[in-house]
Amino acid sequence: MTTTIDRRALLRGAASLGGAALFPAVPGWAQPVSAGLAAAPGPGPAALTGSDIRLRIAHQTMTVDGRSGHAIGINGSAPAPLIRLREGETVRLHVENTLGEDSSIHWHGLLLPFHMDGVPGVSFPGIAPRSTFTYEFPVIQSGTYWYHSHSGLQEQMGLYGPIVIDPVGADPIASDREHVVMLSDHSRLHPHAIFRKLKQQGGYFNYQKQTLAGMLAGRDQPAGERARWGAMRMDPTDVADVTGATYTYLVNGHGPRDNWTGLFAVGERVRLRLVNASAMTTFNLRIPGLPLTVVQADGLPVRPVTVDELQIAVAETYDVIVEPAEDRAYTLVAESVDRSGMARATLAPRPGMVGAVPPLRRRPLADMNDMGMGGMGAAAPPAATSAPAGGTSAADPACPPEHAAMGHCTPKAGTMDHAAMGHAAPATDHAAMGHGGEQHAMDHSMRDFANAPEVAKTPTVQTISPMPVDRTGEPGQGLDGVGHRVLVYRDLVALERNPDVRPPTRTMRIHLTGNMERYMWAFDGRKLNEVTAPIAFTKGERVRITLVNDTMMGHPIHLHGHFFELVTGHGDHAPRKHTVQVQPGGTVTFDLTADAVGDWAFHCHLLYHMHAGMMQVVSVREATA
Ligand SMILES: [Cu+2]
Repeated sequence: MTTTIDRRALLRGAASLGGAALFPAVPGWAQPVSAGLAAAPGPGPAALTGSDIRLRIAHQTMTVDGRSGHAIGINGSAPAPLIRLREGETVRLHVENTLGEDSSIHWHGLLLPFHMDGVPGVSFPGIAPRSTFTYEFPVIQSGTYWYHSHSGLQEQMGLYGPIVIDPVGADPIASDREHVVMLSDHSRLHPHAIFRKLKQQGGYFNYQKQTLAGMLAGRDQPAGERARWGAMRMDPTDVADVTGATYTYLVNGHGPRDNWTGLFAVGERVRLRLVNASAMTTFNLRIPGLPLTVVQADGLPVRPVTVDELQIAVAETYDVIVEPAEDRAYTLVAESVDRSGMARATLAPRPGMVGAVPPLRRRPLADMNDMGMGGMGAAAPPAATSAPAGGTSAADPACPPEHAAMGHCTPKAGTMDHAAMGHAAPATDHAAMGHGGEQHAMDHSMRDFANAPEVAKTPTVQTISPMPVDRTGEPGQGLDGVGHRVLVYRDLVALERNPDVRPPTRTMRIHLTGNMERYMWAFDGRKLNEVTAPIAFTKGERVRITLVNDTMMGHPIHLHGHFFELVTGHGDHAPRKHTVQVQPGGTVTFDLTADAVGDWAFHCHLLYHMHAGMMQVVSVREATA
């Protein structure tokens, strides 16, 4: 297989650099070998720029790892073309829909008038079949963003692309070269078939369930724990609900065998604009041998922080600087959070070079923290694993990164952590954990509505986190103790002082609820179709919102038309984001200035969760005198 990859990569490299258009429909940024955004474009259309941009949504084919399938793309390209704008311009985007069904484009992370936001039924009617809608708005920000369909499940079919906005003046983030690295997940199953299977059986795509062999080998839960989790109809291997069993994980539209390659010259500062455009996949991303200096989160600059790995939730973007100093190929590895597969790409000084590809690390199991029992004695999470400036996670000296990558030693999070389960912890409340043979106690505590007065008592609520804790100081599922520095939200500090530093005048708690068995997802126990009124704000109001995750799955929560400030102890330099991952059983608190009048979508960015009802509308209205 290695030779195949080599030959293919060489052929593609030659084609790309020699100008022979092997991939004529693929935009320059996504060519199998790319010299980067600013470099002379290869074959295929360059970025779309200017004040009038034409986009044509149409059916097409998409070839991944040598297999072609049906897709929906733009201007003949899936993923869609790169749109490159400049701050201060006004742009008109004429979007033609050639499909036989409604479509739409949402400009993810952009601040714009609400009727240009592109959410059918919320901010506009949608783009009818065989019609054109013209979006027009001033570009008032810069950074890395993306765009995607907000109609049905079209996003899963390839209808997503990157947006890069250059600042008015010189870019304060200096680099010699930049690449877009757009991660996504691709299935040969039709998205409606995926959704149907999830509805029939929430764990349909989980091929990594615990086995007797795994238990005997000490990889899985001991028998007693397993029985207790089973009695609650909960499965600690439910880390992702659509998995590598059906997905191929892509970088810039290319599968792991395609091996998308971004070129660099030795010694350059290379800016990678990371975008997670997946329908369903949280990625843990690293480039073994290359530290990643994070300089931007969700499009806005942050104080540089250097790590070895970061978790990028669905719909988040991060810009990182890497400085490859050796004349060799580096492998970019983005493992899906459940480690059922990986996206893989290469950074290299020349086309055709291939670096070592580490095997997938061991799959994580959900633990007590992921069940919202983090606040219970010994199960409390470790103190913030890194200082804001240092960004170092607690390293496990017994498990150096290269060994962890090879699966030679087990990262702490890769197995059930017995200390966290309270087995070695006198302080733990055993009754509440169900360890005293009191199955009833644990069962009850996991669905006690007294812990969540805001939540409607509906079948959409399978569990309620009894003791949820703020997990923004933790590195994300599966990344505890991997033996190197991992980004945590508390590492992020805004470069600029926040535009609004008033204290909030009101607080809200919103619960993220779900029922994996019946594949129902909601806020506060109510699916979108059961909600009777929007979440209402008055213009200019400052509100502190706490999201409480009552499920065992991380949810990337996205608010349209606004940035919010994460409450992570950085005061007037709080990091501002448009999407935030709420870890299983955890909480996230942010402050919001509701400054954009209109109706805005507010939803989980896991596509099938949104489709199943995990969405609401936020309305911002002028104050009435
Ligand atoms: Cu979700």
